[in-house]
Amino acid sequence: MKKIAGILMSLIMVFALAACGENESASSSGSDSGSDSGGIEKMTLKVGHTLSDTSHYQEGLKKFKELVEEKSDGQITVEIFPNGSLGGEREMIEGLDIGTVDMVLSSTGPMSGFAPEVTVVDLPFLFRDADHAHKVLDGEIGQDLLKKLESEGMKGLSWWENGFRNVTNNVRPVEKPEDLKGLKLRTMENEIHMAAFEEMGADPTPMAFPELFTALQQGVVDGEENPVPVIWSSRFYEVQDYLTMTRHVYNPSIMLISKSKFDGYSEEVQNLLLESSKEAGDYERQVVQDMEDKYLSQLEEKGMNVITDVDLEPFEKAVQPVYDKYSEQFGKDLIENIKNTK
Ligand code: EAX
Repeated sequence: MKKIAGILMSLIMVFALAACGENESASSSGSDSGSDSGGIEKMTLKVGHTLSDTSHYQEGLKKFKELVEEKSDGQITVEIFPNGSLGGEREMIEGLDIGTVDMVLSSTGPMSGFAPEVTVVDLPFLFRDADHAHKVLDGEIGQDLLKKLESEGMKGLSWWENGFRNVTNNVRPVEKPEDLKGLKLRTMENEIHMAAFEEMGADPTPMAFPELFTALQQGVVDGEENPVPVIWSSRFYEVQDYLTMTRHVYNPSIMLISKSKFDGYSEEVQNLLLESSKEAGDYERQVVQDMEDKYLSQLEEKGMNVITDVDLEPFEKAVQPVYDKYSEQFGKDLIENIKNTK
């Protein structure tokens, strides 16, 4: 009897240990643990972005973290990786497939290489203001564009915002397109942005964001273009003398996850992620606006020569050939529909 009892005890011990071991391995990155509460699997989501930990992206992602952890009763943990610590935007998007990152908050910059149709939004001077952009992106046109990502293996949860991009440089004040002549300007890895600057006579140099500060510091490039909140939170005022508010392109961002990973989640988790991304994205858009209002004057205090009242018409005219070149690819109707959205 004692022997049998002993064997039974050790069997129970073995099973208990096995069950524990199983739980531990599954609750790592993005995969469900099986230990669910009310249908929500226990897991950790690693979210990467390129900007600093004082940026609008970080603020928005902290909100996303708060919402996801709250809505999942702590079953889902969100870990934020700023400063390009998981790579540049293109690299992180590639990482979605191979699992080095679960989610990426990325601008549409690198989308030329993944889902070119989405880059219609990168046409210069396409959007009148942020409200116009939000109307288009949150409406049918924007949702259709997100759908296009799915055939490329990505799920776009919702549109976030980087903001209107402006030119900075170390050579001269830019007040008209001719002032861009010969300037070596870093752009995102985006062929439409590069085409626009070529049309204005600049020398566009595509580069991943994590390399940009050093490239400016060492004079590898003369300048770059980014929204005010990025120029501030990435301390470009330390390595750039001139800022012109060209607002030459509205730059949206997308909260991305791999489609296969998303499809593998329960409907409850899918809805939780979609809702949290939408709510945090709307919050983040307001953060961008507040930061732009707050930091523009402070960039001047930091010693930048800031040109705000620049006549944009000559710039819009100078980039018209970009529309001629790409309207076939995107379709004139789509561009008209975007422009006519009230
Ligand atoms: O999306 O690359 C850039 O200039 C972007 O503004 C940055 O990666 C954030």
